[in-house]
Amino acid sequence: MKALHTLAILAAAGAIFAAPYAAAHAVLKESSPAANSTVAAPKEISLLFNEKVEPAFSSAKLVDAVGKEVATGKGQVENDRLTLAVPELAPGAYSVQWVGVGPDGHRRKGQFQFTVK
Ligand SMILES: [Cu+2]
Repeated sequence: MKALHTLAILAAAGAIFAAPYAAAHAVLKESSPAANSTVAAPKEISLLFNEKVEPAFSSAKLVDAVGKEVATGKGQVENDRLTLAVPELAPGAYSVQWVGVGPDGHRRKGQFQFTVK
């Protein structure tokens, strides 16, 4: 039964180490405008990640309803927040495409939509 006991301990250790590993990747926690929201034209887009992201490698871009990239300022990163200054946005649907690179160098990307009324 010694072998089985060792296996059980290894399985438990694996579960403990797997959890922080999965959490160690940059994911979007919240945003302004919020995903799938309809808002008055925002002055900026703000993305809050679950961890600090690397300014040199993390970015966001804004794309309009026909897939054309909107000319924005360069995304400013401060710790876990990325802020993108945007020009006056016409009513319509927009998509934010982001790339977040955590302290461990892992790159994650995603996107969400919002609508300007
Ligand atoms: Cu990672």
